[in-house]
Amino acid sequence: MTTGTTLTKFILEMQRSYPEAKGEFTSLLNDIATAAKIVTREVRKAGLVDILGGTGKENVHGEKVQKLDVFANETFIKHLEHTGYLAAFASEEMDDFCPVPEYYPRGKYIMVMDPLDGSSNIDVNISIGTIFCIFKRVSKGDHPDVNDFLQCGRNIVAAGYVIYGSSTMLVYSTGQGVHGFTLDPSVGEFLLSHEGIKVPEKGKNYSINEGNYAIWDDWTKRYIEKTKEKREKSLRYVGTLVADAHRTLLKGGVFLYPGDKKNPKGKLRLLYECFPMAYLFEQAGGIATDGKMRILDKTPSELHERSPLIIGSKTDVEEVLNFIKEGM
Ligand code: AHM
Ligand code: MG
Repeated sequence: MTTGTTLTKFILEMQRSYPEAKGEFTSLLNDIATAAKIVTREVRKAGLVDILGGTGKENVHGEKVQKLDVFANETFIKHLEHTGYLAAFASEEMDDFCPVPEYYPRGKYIMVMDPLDGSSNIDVNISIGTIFCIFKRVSKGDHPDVNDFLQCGRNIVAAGYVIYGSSTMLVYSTGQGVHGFTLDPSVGEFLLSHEGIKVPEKGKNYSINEGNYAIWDDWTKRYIEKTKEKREKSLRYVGTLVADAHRTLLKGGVFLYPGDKKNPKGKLRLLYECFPMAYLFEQAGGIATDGKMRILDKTPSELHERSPLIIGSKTDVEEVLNFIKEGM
């Protein structure tokens, strides 16, 4: 499709070329785009108004909640709850899942999200993001339950992220490839900029928090030492998953947040962070693993479960997996 096509037109055209698609995501993706524009507006003025700084509260993970986290969480829910397609939300910012209020029709999908990923980067003007994925609900009747969220990653029907970077981009997949749209602030629309994204077979970057070296497992130390010795890759680490994954998706290479001696399950959340990224990387021809198994074959046993995450180019992730095999 032509570069510059609007998101709405692109989704409608995709729908026409896949007659089995019912167009249910058209409205959802448009509403996600609207929420992303509103969050963009707040992010862009973050240094100017009283939106910076903590609320004084802590979230379920014991981390400081920034005002923008709360704002993004509320904005996405407010713009999606009325659509009639969703029955409930779960978010990294909420202790429990939240059903769509009874005065709206409850639909057959549920959404999980990290509304403001990379929150430690808000105050220092570094890229942040929103991550989401959508499942079909499994519960029957009016009341969604927790089992709607504790589904195997293979059941994901759509996923994506928004990066609030030097420009705002929406990258998503509904199972027919990965497509990226850049927000044109002059027209206020997301315009097609990256159709059919494919992760390069191999890349020139590796991405990991080296500050954790002392608590890494032996295979992680060996892999990173070897990578440095070879001098074929440069280290790039933003500390916002959306930004590190976005670069890896476009340029190739590997991003790792492994388990370590202190946190064997790593830091990232399976539902809100690992699942959506794994879905996108696989759709783009890359690999997503926790080091032992494919991320999308996992099933969380609780909403806020964590998982190691290794995503990237096929050749680069396979190399990491060889180190893990040797280290076991
Ligand atoms: P957040 O969702 O609370 O912002 O935290 C998740 C972030 C990821 O975006 C990023 O990959 C990771 O935490 C960075 O962690 P660290 O600071 O340990 O490197
Ligand atoms: Mg996050």
